[in-house]
Amino acid sequence: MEEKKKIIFSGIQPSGNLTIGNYLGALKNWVKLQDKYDCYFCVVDLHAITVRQQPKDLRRRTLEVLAIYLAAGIDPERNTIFIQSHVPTHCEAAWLLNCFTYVGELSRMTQYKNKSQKYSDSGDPISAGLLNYPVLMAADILLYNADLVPVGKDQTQHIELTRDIAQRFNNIYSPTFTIPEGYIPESGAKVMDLQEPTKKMSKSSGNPNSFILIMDPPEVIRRKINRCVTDSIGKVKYSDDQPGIKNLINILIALQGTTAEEVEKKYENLGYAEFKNDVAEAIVQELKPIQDKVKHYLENKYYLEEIYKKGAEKAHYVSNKVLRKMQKKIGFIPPAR
Ligand code: AQP
Repeated sequence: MEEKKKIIFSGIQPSGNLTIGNYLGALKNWVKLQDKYDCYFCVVDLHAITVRQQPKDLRRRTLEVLAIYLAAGIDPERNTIFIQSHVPTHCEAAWLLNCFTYVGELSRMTQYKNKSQKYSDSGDPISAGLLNYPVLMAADILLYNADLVPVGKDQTQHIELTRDIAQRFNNIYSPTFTIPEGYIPESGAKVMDLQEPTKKMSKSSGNPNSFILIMDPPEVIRRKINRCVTDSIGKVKYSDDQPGIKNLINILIALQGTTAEEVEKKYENLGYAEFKNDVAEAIVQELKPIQDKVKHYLENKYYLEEIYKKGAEKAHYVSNKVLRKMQKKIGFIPPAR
């Protein structure tokens, strides 16, 4: 008998245009994992509205993220690809799980602290959604009984919280949820900001020179890499004292499967200009075919619609069973038929 495949859930927020951080930290690894696992890949639009989005931008980006999933190589025949807001079980389960999560836990999350600081510095109000974000993420994962959640390093704290919430629910009632594990890629787990290389690269950064977008044209990629912050040491070394150079080496490792030693050796007697040039070309080569395919998919809206419709139906079917189980254990009366 064929062994049941383990389950993966992962998603990306359409909260901005996707960066090579999202690509190397998440997407590129999903493509590798799809052979071995039963995968649910979601465009997490409900997460994106924890900060204010322009409706037309959100609509455009949601479809673009879906097109990027396909263009990067996620196969819609083998995986369940869907848009989070099309599957209402996520919101319902998130409410239930909110009642098993403590405010203290949520306010200790690094992402919440960083983002709420950023918004209060700019005088913007902080929504309760920003605080509750990890509970919705826990619902996303637990509704599919995911075994593995491939994420970049920035999300490990949220996975830990998901595990705590699941264990708490299981202990109060009886085993209900699989306790998921985070899956951090060997390379590309944390691509850093090109202007402040001690900070994570983020799609919502206000400075376009701080990130490379998956859809950036080649000349923009070259210019951004050329202008990225390095140091005055002048040697291509994989060192914490040279965070800008280290970041570029990490990008090369994630793109080409090379090692830090090989990169150091190759550029031993060469300057930063040559090194940057090669990094930029490696990024351009990787992204060009993806960009072409994205454009093709975006011109075929009916095809995209077919995929997200089929994906939402399957996701709803699977997640609804888990939601019903949660409701029953909590003590809700099942609706009369
Ligand atoms: N810089 C990064 N390096 C490696 N992985 C990254 N990820 C994000 N940035 C990097 C991974 O991409 C996946 C999707 O992330 P997300 O869109 O759900 O949210 P995020 O982690 O908050 O990403 P951003 O780009 O920083 O978005 P904003 O600016 O909207 O908050 C996750 O697996 C994440 O780890």
